[in-house]
Amino acid sequence: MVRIDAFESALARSFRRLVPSDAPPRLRAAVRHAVFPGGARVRPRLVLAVAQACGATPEDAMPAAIAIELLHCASLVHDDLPCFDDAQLRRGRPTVHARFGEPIAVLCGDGLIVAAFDELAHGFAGRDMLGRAVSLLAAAAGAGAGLVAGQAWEEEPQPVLDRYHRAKTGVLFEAAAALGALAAGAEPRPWRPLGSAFGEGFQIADDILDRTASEFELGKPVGQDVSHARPSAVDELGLERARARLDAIRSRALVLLPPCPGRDELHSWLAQLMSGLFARALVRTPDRMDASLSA
Ligand code: GRG
Repeated sequence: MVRIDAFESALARSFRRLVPSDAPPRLRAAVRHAVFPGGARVRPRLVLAVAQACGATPEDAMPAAIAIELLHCASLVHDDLPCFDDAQLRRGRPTVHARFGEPIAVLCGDGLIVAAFDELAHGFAGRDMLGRAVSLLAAAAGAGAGLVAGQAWEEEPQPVLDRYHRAKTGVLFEAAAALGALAAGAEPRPWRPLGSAFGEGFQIADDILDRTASEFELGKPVGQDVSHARPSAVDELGLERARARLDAIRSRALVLLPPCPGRDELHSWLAQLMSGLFARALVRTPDRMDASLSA
């Protein structure tokens, strides 16, 4: 349903426009490192799939898909910084600050945030939905209930898990689904619950894998929730109930699909995508914390 190779080519073209060859060389190299090669590109896939199901061409929705991915990459760069996770590994490679130093990593994240909005402004120039798209992305990034809030909840003594998860992860998935609809000229609001459920499942799977998978499998450090004393679905529910919730969310997300011309195709695509993404988290592998306790 989604041609990810077309997305990668469009992203590479945008990179050349947004960070031109006369930009400071270390910054340009850092931005390239943060964006290419990517991870699973889940959020832009969602933008493009929803847009297509609502009747848009991939080109109609490409600026939104790129903007979402640039914002996501920015959040990963900042999340890995020494003042937050202090992670050395991301996508199986050194993190941006590990490779280029902290000052460049901060600027790289900053540049990617600005680039995300530039991409929307450039790609949607002259289209009716530009203002709404910018507000939607700003809310997903922002200090109220977006990425910035999600990170800031980690600095609070007792964050509420659902609120923290939604801001840190869910809202960007909501924005992806909503922007896909908006790019097709459809009303974005009915698409939010689907994005929200998908994002909630995605974060629960991430929490489970943080406790059960290896650094080699994930290409990033594991055991982060415990070492940073962060709230996690596994701590709150236990591993088995977290898996049961993930399984339930996978089914619920599909029920939340709003009516649209390509609903059946989108339904099968999403079912397949979620099964693939959540499969490893749903396998009954032991909690590393239990293993270390009984060792
Ligand atoms: C960018 C405005 C802005 C603020 C940054 C640091 C921060 C504020 C927020 C942290 C948000 C964050 C990194 C949440 C984790 C979400 C998560 C599970 C990410 C992993 O996503 P994947 O697996 O990554 O899709 P890939 O590597 O596949 O792209």
